Amino acid sequence: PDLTVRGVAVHKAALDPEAQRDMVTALRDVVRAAPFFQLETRFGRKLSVRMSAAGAFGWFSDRRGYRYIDRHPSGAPWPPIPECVLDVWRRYAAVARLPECCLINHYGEGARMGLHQDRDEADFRWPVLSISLGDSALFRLGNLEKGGPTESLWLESGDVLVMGGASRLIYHGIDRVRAGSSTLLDGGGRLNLTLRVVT
Ligand code: MD3
Ligand code: FE
Repeated sequence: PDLTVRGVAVHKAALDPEAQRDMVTALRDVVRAAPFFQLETRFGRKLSVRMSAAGAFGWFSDRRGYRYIDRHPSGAPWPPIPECVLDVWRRYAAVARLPECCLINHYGEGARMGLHQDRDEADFRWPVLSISLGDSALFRLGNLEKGGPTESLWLESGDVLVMGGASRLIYHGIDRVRAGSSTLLDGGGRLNLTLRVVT
Protein backbone atom coordinates (compact mmCIF):
# COMPACT_ATOMS: atom_id res chain seq x y z
CA PRO A 1 0.00 0.00 0.00
CA ASP A 2 0.96 3.68 -0.37
CA LEU A 3 0.30 4.25 3.29
CA THR A 4 -1.14 2.43 6.28
CA VAL A 5 -3.23 4.36 8.79
CA ARG A 6 -4.15 2.50 12.00
CA GLY A 7 -3.81 -0.80 10.17
CA VAL A 8 -5.92 0.31 7.18
CA ALA A 9 -4.01 -0.21 3.90
CA VAL A 10 -4.52 2.78 1.59
CA HIS A 11 -3.89 2.23 -2.14
CA LYS A 12 -3.98 5.70 -3.74
CA ALA A 13 -5.32 5.87 -7.32
CA ALA A 14 -5.51 2.06 -7.54
CA LEU A 15 -8.02 2.61 -10.36
CA ASP A 16 -6.93 4.81 -13.25
CA PRO A 17 -9.50 7.15 -14.86
CA GLU A 18 -10.47 4.58 -17.50
CA ALA A 19 -11.04 1.85 -14.90
CA GLN A 20 -13.10 4.30 -12.85
CA ARG A 21 -15.29 5.13 -15.86
CA ASP A 22 -15.75 1.42 -16.65
CA MET A 23 -16.80 0.78 -13.07
CA VAL A 24 -19.32 3.64 -13.11
CA THR A 25 -20.78 2.20 -16.34
CA ALA A 26 -21.17 -1.21 -14.70
CA LEU A 27 -22.71 0.39 -11.59
CA ARG A 28 -25.29 2.25 -13.68
CA ASP A 29 -26.75 -1.15 -14.68
CA VAL A 30 -26.69 -2.31 -11.04
CA VAL A 31 -28.52 0.78 -9.84
CA ARG A 32 -31.07 0.51 -12.65
CA ALA A 33 -31.98 -2.98 -11.36
CA ALA A 34 -31.63 -2.02 -7.67
CA PRO A 35 -32.45 1.69 -7.27
CA PHE A 36 -31.01 3.73 -4.41
CA PHE A 37 -33.10 4.02 -1.23
CA GLN A 38 -32.73 6.04 1.95
CA LEU A 39 -32.67 3.98 5.13
CA GLU A 40 -34.02 4.80 8.55
CA THR A 41 -32.04 4.18 11.70
CA ARG A 42 -33.56 2.27 14.60
CA PHE A 43 -34.29 5.73 16.05
CA GLY A 44 -36.42 6.69 13.05
CA ARG A 45 -33.87 9.16 11.58
CA LYS A 46 -33.16 9.06 7.85
CA LEU A 47 -29.55 8.35 6.87
CA SER A 48 -28.21 11.14 4.65
CA VAL A 49 -26.39 8.59 2.45
CA ARG A 50 -28.43 6.84 -0.27
CA MET A 51 -27.75 3.10 -0.52
CA SER A 52 -28.10 0.12 -2.78
CA ALA A 53 -26.19 -3.16 -3.10
CA ALA A 54 -25.07 -5.98 -5.34
CA GLY A 55 -24.28 -9.60 -4.50
CA ALA A 56 -26.01 -12.22 -2.37
CA PHE A 57 -26.80 -9.70 0.38
CA GLY A 58 -27.52 -6.03 0.83
CA TRP A 59 -27.49 -4.13 4.06
CA PHE A 60 -30.70 -2.79 5.56
CA SER A 61 -31.81 -0.74 8.51
CA ASP A 62 -35.17 0.30 9.93
CA ARG A 63 -36.79 0.72 13.35
CA ARG A 64 -36.18 -2.98 14.02
CA GLY A 65 -32.41 -2.47 13.67
CA TYR A 66 -29.63 -3.30 11.23
CA ARG A 67 -29.31 -6.51 9.22
CA TYR A 68 -28.39 -8.08 5.90
CA ILE A 69 -31.25 -8.91 3.53
CA ASP A 70 -31.17 -11.13 0.41
CA ARG A 71 -33.53 -8.92 -1.65
CA HIS A 72 -33.85 -5.26 -2.60
CA PRO A 73 -36.70 -3.60 -0.63
CA SER A 74 -38.77 -3.90 -3.86
CA GLY A 75 -38.56 -7.70 -3.52
CA ALA A 76 -36.18 -8.12 -6.49
CA PRO A 77 -32.98 -10.11 -6.00
CA TRP A 78 -29.80 -7.99 -5.73
CA PRO A 79 -27.90 -7.81 -9.04
CA PRO A 80 -24.58 -9.69 -9.21
CA ILE A 81 -21.40 -7.85 -8.21
CA PRO A 82 -19.78 -6.59 -11.45
CA GLU A 83 -16.70 -8.53 -12.53
CA CYS A 84 -14.54 -5.37 -12.58
CA VAL A 85 -15.39 -4.85 -8.90
CA LEU A 86 -14.56 -8.48 -8.04
CA ASP A 87 -11.23 -8.00 -9.84
CA VAL A 88 -10.31 -5.25 -7.36
CA TRP A 89 -11.12 -7.62 -4.47
CA ARG A 90 -9.01 -10.42 -6.03
CA ARG A 91 -6.07 -8.08 -6.41
CA TYR A 92 -6.12 -6.10 -3.15
CA ALA A 93 -7.94 -8.33 -0.64
CA ALA A 94 -6.47 -11.52 -2.12
CA VAL A 95 -8.25 -13.97 0.18
CA ALA A 96 -9.84 -17.37 -0.48
CA ARG A 97 -13.43 -16.13 -0.48
CA LEU A 98 -15.22 -13.59 -2.69
CA PRO A 99 -17.39 -10.84 -1.19
CA GLU A 100 -21.09 -11.59 -0.69
CA CYS A 101 -22.11 -7.97 -0.37
CA CYS A 102 -21.11 -4.92 -2.35
CA LEU A 103 -22.77 -2.05 -0.53
CA ILE A 104 -23.14 1.04 -2.73
CA ASN A 105 -23.25 4.33 -0.84
CA HIS A 106 -24.04 7.59 -2.63
CA TYR A 107 -23.09 10.84 -0.92
CA GLY A 108 -24.82 13.94 -2.27
CA GLU A 109 -24.33 17.47 -0.98
CA GLY A 110 -24.16 17.47 2.82
CA ALA A 111 -24.28 13.68 3.24
CA ARG A 112 -22.10 12.16 5.96
CA MET A 113 -21.68 8.94 7.92
CA GLY A 114 -21.13 9.02 11.67
CA LEU A 115 -18.40 7.01 13.41
CA HIS A 116 -19.40 3.34 13.59
CA GLN A 117 -18.02 -0.20 13.47
CA ASP A 118 -18.89 -2.76 10.77
CA ARG A 119 -19.93 -5.72 12.88
CA ASP A 120 -23.00 -7.31 11.33
CA GLU A 121 -20.91 -10.00 9.61
CA ALA A 122 -20.41 -13.54 10.90
CA ASP A 123 -16.60 -13.71 10.79
CA PHE A 124 -14.37 -10.67 11.31
CA ARG A 125 -11.31 -12.55 10.03
CA TRP A 126 -12.35 -11.68 6.45
CA PRO A 127 -11.19 -8.22 5.37
CA VAL A 128 -13.41 -5.37 4.20
CA LEU A 129 -12.46 -3.48 1.03
CA SER A 130 -13.66 -0.03 -0.01
CA ILE A 131 -13.52 1.72 -3.40
CA SER A 132 -14.02 5.50 -3.68
CA LEU A 133 -15.44 7.07 -6.87
CA GLY A 134 -16.30 10.69 -7.61
CA ASP A 135 -15.97 13.58 -5.16
CA SER A 136 -13.30 13.47 -2.44
CA ALA A 137 -14.35 12.70 1.12
CA LEU A 138 -12.84 13.38 4.51
CA PHE A 139 -12.55 9.96 6.15
CA ARG A 140 -12.02 9.61 9.90
CA LEU A 141 -10.45 6.66 11.68
CA GLY A 142 -10.91 6.12 15.40
CA ASN A 143 -10.10 3.22 17.68
CA LEU A 144 -11.34 -0.26 18.54
CA GLU A 145 -13.44 1.25 21.33
CA LYS A 146 -15.65 4.36 21.32
CA GLY A 147 -13.81 7.64 21.95
CA GLY A 148 -10.13 8.52 21.95
CA PRO A 149 -8.08 10.43 19.38
CA THR A 150 -8.92 10.10 15.70
CA GLU A 151 -7.00 10.55 12.43
CA SER A 152 -8.44 11.94 9.21
CA LEU A 153 -7.50 11.53 5.60
CA TRP A 154 -9.01 12.54 2.25
CA LEU A 155 -10.24 9.70 0.05
CA GLU A 156 -10.13 10.48 -3.65
CA SER A 157 -11.68 8.87 -6.72
CA GLY A 158 -9.91 5.59 -7.50
CA ASP A 159 -8.56 5.02 -3.99
CA VAL A 160 -8.89 1.51 -2.53
CA LEU A 161 -8.81 0.74 1.21
CA VAL A 162 -8.34 -2.68 2.79
CA MET A 163 -9.32 -3.21 6.42
CA GLY A 164 -7.89 -6.50 7.67
CA GLY A 165 -6.60 -7.85 10.94
CA ALA A 166 -7.17 -5.57 13.92
CA SER A 167 -8.29 -2.65 11.73
CA ARG A 168 -11.35 -4.66 10.69
CA LEU A 169 -13.20 -3.51 13.82
CA ILE A 170 -11.96 0.06 14.04
CA TYR A 171 -14.47 2.94 14.33
CA HIS A 172 -14.68 4.92 11.07
CA GLY A 173 -16.88 7.47 9.31
CA ILE A 174 -17.17 10.15 6.63
CA ASP A 175 -17.25 13.74 7.93
CA ARG A 176 -17.87 15.54 4.66
CA VAL A 177 -17.64 15.42 0.89
CA ARG A 178 -15.99 18.12 -1.20
CA ALA A 179 -18.72 18.91 -3.76
CA GLY A 180 -17.46 19.47 -7.29
CA SER A 181 -14.02 17.94 -6.70
CA SER A 182 -14.57 15.30 -9.41
CA THR A 183 -16.39 15.15 -12.75
CA LEU A 184 -16.61 11.32 -12.80
CA LEU A 185 -20.29 11.06 -11.83
CA ASP A 186 -22.98 12.63 -14.01
CA GLY A 187 -25.02 14.02 -11.14
CA GLY A 188 -21.93 14.75 -9.03
CA GLY A 189 -21.39 13.46 -5.50
CA ARG A 190 -19.45 10.45 -4.27
CA LEU A 191 -19.94 6.70 -4.62
CA ASN A 192 -18.36 4.31 -2.17
CA LEU A 193 -18.38 0.56 -2.67
CA THR A 194 -17.85 -1.53 0.47
CA LEU A 195 -17.17 -5.21 -0.17
CA ARG A 196 -17.72 -7.72 2.62
CA VAL A 197 -17.90 -11.45 3.27
CA VAL A 198 -21.12 -11.74 5.27
CA THR A 199 -21.74 -15.40 6.24
C1 MD3 B 1 -12.68 0.76 8.36
N1 MD3 B 1 -18.65 3.36 4.40
O1 MD3 B 1 -20.48 1.39 4.43
S1 MD3 B 1 -15.65 3.22 3.42
C2 MD3 B 1 -19.79 1.53 5.45
O2 MD3 B 1 -17.15 5.86 2.57
C3 MD3 B 1 -18.81 2.64 5.50
O3 MD3 B 1 -19.12 5.04 2.51
C4 MD3 B 1 -17.80 4.52 4.37
O4 MD3 B 1 -18.21 2.82 6.50
C5 MD3 B 1 -18.02 5.19 3.05
O5 MD3 B 1 -19.89 0.80 6.43
C6 MD3 B 1 -16.40 4.24 4.62
C7 MD3 B 1 -14.21 2.76 4.26
C8 MD3 B 1 -14.38 1.73 5.29
C9 MD3 B 1 -15.31 0.73 5.17
C10 MD3 B 1 -15.36 -0.27 6.12
C11 MD3 B 1 -14.49 -0.27 7.19
C12 MD3 B 1 -13.53 1.75 6.34
C13 MD3 B 1 -13.56 0.76 7.30
C14 MD3 B 1 -14.50 -1.29 8.14
C15 MD3 B 1 -13.59 -1.27 9.17
C16 MD3 B 1 -12.70 -0.24 9.28
FE1 FE C 1 -18.49 1.18 7.85
